[in-house]
Amino acid sequence: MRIGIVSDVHCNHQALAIALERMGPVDELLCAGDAVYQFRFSNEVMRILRERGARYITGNHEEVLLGKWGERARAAPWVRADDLAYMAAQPSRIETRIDGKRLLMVHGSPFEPHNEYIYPNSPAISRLARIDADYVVLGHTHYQMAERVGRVLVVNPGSAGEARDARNAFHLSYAVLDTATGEVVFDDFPDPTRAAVDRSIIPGGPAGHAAGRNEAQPRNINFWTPG
Ligand SMILES: [Mn+2]
Repeated sequence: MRIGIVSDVHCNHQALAIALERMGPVDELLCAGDAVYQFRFSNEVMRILRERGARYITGNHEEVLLGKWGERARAAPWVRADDLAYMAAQPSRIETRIDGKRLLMVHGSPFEPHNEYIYPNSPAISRLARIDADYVVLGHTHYQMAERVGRVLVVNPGSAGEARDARNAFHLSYAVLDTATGEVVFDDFPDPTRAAVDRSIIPGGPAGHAAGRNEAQPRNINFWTPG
């Protein structure tokens, strides 16, 4: 089965639409949180996630909007009640089985206090080996990751709404996980709402990591479950 994964859309519904278009048909769509942006809600993003039947968890930005200080933002006249109710009904953690594989999805970290940023070089990543799952899906960092930790494959699709990762030249991205092969494919695309980044300001320069990339060609990163 193909599992499409998006995260950290941050109200960028134009980018989310492009991600889903480029992704093509998937058996499951996951959204790993931060679909909104602090005090800004997005009817459009909720509408897309609802229409696609996404499995969606809340991140720290949903928490802000749903909390005490988000009261005024939630009351804005343009905020559609049914879309807001949809967001408010989502869990902060999903544990499920897809195609016989155990999957845990949380926005930041499965461990207290849950808001840690887990990068491939974070000391905390080794703790994820203790999780009884085949896949742990994370968001929060806006930084692509597919790391095997023990028997757990940790996947972060990067951000499909607010690029923060110099390694991929501040492109947006999503991931597709194939449960049959354990393969994770990342696809980078430019933010439709922003002017193009001047590549000369990127560490490594135009000759660096991003320069040779054919944007039409998704990057393939292969992971195989140990036999
Ligand atoms: Mn975020």
